[in-house]
Amino acid sequence: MIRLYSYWRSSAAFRVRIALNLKGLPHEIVPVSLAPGVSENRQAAYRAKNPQMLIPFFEDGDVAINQSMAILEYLEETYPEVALLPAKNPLRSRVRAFCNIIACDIHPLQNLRVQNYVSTEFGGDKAAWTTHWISEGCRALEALLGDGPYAFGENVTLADALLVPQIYNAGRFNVPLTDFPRIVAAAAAAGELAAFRQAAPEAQPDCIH
Ligand SMILES: N[C@@H](CCC(=O)N[C@@H](CS)C(=O)NCC(=O)O)C(=O)O
Repeated sequence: MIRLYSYWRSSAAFRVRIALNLKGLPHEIVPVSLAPGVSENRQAAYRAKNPQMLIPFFEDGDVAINQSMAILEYLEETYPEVALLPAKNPLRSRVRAFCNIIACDIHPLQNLRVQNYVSTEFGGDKAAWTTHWISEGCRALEALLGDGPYAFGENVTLADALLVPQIYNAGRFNVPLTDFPRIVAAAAAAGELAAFRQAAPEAQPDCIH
């Protein structure tokens, strides 16, 4: 049985929800609340599973994995039937590089715990911080995007599974996206697919809006 420990608004969990749906893998969503004042991720039961106390966390029978990119790679290797990486290089590496811009260079800096630290410890303007780093990353994504309609052509790839949650986050933090029409269009195209719609924050059992 596949279990995904998820929070409706977690964009890292959103990536994995998309991949599970695209691959058609039956799974159970286990909500873990990150809501301020609740923070189930910091409680002993979840901490015992994932000492990093972050969402998502993944179980497939006896296999347990943290970190969304490691989970996505596991899914790709273990359930290759609906491939989410192009078969050949250099496209395969280009898709991975695109994913890493989001996973390694944008998401860690826009994360709420980082925003809060910037503002409480250093008196920084967290909205300006977030807008800067998301915009900087989006500029690179816009330049490196492949041919449409999806991020890298006619087949949906992991790039789309990372891009759609990243565009969702940009909206959540009110970051203007007018300079990045190509990535916005690619995210809109993928976002219409059932696998993406069913993975969306608003479609989650723990969504509170
Ligand atoms: N690099 C990690 C990032 C995980 C992450 O930062 N998750 C956020 C939600 S998107 C989280 O759990 N935040 C809770 C907290 O900061 O306490 C991954 O890709 O899994």
